[in-house]
Amino acid sequence: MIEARKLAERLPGDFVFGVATASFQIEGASKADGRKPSIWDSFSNMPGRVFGRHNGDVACDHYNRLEQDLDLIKSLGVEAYRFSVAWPRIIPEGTGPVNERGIDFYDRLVDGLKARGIKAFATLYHWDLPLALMGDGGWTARTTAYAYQRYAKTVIARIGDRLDAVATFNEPWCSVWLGHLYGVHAPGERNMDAALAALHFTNLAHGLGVEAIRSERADLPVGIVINAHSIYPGSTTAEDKAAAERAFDFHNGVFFDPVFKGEYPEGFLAELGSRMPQIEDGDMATIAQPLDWWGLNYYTPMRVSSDPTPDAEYPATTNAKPVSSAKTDIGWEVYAPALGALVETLNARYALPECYITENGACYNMGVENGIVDDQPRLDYIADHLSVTADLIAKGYPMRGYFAWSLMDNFEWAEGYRMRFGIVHVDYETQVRTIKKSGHWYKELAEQFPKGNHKAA
Ligand code: IFM
Repeated sequence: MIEARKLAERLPGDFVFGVATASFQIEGASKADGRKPSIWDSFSNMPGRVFGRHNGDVACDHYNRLEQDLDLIKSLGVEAYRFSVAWPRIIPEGTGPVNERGIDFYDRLVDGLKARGIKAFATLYHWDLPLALMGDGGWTARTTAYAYQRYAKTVIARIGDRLDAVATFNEPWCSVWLGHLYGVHAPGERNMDAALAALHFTNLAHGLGVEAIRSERADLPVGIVINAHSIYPGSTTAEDKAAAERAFDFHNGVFFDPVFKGEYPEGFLAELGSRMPQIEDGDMATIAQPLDWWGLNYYTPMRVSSDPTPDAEYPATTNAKPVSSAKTDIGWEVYAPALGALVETLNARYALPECYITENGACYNMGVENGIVDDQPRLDYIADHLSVTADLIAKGYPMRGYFAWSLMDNFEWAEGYRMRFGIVHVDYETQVRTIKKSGHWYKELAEQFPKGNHKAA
C-alpha cells in the first residue's frame, strides 16, 4: 500500500486535493422549488434504459442535506469541491423565466463552501439538459447553444463572485456520442447525423459559454472538462495503428482540435464532414477562445483494432483485448500507465493550459460491515494514479490538482445505483454516509496540503 505521507512528498505544496460530484447524480428533490424535468428524468423513467429503472428523484437527497454534506466534505480535509449546477433548476424550461429559488440553492452551496474555507469548482453542464429543449431538438439544434449561453451568464452573474474556477461542460464525449450515437445515455439516440449536430452545437455552446462567463467575470478561471481517451492499438499491425489514429480523432480530436486549434480533425472531416451541420462563419473562432485551464477525467484505457466489416462506419474500430487482467466492478480495465501516456500525448499534440485531474476513481461495490467499508482496491487505484500524476509533474507537466470521483456513491447513469464510485458509502434506504477506507486514506493525504500546513513527520 502506498503511504499517504510518502506520496505527499512527491507532490508540490500547492497541489489541490478535492472531491467531485454532479447535480443529477446526488441532488434528488427533482420537483422541488420550481425544478422541471431534465432529459435524464425522462430517460431514466423509460423502460429498459437504466438498470432497475432507477431514477434521480431522491438520489443521495443532497438537496435536502446540503449542510451535512458540506460538513462531510470539510471532514475529508480537502481543499476543493467540484460540483455541477442543474440547468433545470435555474431556467427550468431551458429558455424563459429564471427560477430564483433554484439559484438560491447554489448560492447557499457556494456560501457554505466559503464559510468552510473550501474552494468552489463549478461545472455548468453535467448532462441534465432541461427536457423542454428537446422540443426544438435538444443538442441537435443550434438554438440550444444560445440557450446554454444565457444559462451560463445567469449562473455566473449570481454565484460567479464566489467561484474559484468554472468549467463549461463535463465530458462532452458522453453527452454527444453516448447520448446521440450509442444510445446509452439520454436522450438515447442512435444516429450519426444527430450526433454530429450535437457535436458541433455542444462545441459552439462551450465557446459561447466562455464568452458569457468572461462578460460577467473576466477574472474567473474558465476551462472545459474532457474525458480524453488513452488509446492503444490492439496489435502492432499497420491496420490497428491506423485504427488507433482514427479512434483518437473521433474520441478526442473532435473536442480538442476545435477547442485548442479552432478546427475539426482532417481525417474525421474527410469521412464525416459532409454530414456535419452547417458551420457558420465565426463558429470555430468562438469555440477556440483561449482557456485558463482544462480538466481531465480518466478511468481506463481504450484499446482498439481495425473493424474488418465492409462499409463499417467511421471510425471503423472494434474493441481490442485489455492488457491488464485487473478490472473494477463495472468491468473497466485498471491500467494507471495509460494516464501518464495520455497526458504526454495530449500535450505533444496541443498547446494546453494547466490541467486538473477533475475525475479519477474506481467502481467497487463492497458494503458496510461492522461499520467499516474495506475498499482497498479503490485506495490502491487512487494511489497508483496519483503516483503517475507525481511522475508527470516531475517531468514538467502542469498538473495542478486532483479530484476524487466521487465524494459519495451516487446515481451511476445507465447503471443506476448498483455501481458505486464513492470514497464515502451511501445507504440509499437510510441516507447514512459512511467514510470508506479509501476516504480515510484520502483524508490523510489531502490534509497535508497546502504544504504550508504540513505537520513535521
Ligand atoms: O459517474 C460518472 C460521472 O458522471 C462522469 N464521469 C465518469 C463517472 C463514472 O462513470
